[in-house]
Amino acid sequence: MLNFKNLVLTFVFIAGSLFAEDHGAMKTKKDGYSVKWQIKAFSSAAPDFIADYATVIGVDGSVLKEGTNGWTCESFMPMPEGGFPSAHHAAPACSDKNAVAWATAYKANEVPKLEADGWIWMLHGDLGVDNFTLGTDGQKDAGHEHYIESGPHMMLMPKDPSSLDGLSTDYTTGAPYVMYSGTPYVHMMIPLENYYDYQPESNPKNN
Ligand SMILES: [Cu+2]
Repeated sequence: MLNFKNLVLTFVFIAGSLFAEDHGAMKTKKDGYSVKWQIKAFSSAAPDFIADYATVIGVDGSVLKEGTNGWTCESFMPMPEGGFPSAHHAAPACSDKNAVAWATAYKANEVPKLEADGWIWMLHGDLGVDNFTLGTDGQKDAGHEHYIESGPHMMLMPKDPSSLDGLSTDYTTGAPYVMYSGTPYVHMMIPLENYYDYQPESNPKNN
């Protein structure tokens, strides 16, 4: 028969494990999201045949998952207070080695030096930029004249920026176009299916 002391001990044990579980959850969500959410949200910027084998970097800069295929997935937007409302808000990107060098230079305001062209997948899109103005990331409501909030796309970061000279900068045709023309950060944007979901007014179908 269960005596009172055993009952109390059982209760303390159950309460203790509940607390421990809760405490653990809070700990993994210290940065707003669980490691699991970040790995899923950031790596799914690429198709699963790349995502499944990619290295994933967390919002705090730590390696959440070590990859094997040379691709690195991370958030391009800093995490806002309260966290990202969705993967799109994180602007997650999966980059190859050369594109990682490009992104690192971009964040540090340095001129990118690539060994070869670099590639980036951004299947969740991003919060947008003015197509001609650096430092406008996420400033959708700031009245920039050539703002484009992207849906799914790829990017080609050229080893030789002049290789993109003379190509179209028009982001309203659906064709690949040049972003940040005339700057050290010039690159090709390659729209994919649903590219205009966040900005239907720029969709060629509506023009
Ligand atoms: Cu771009």
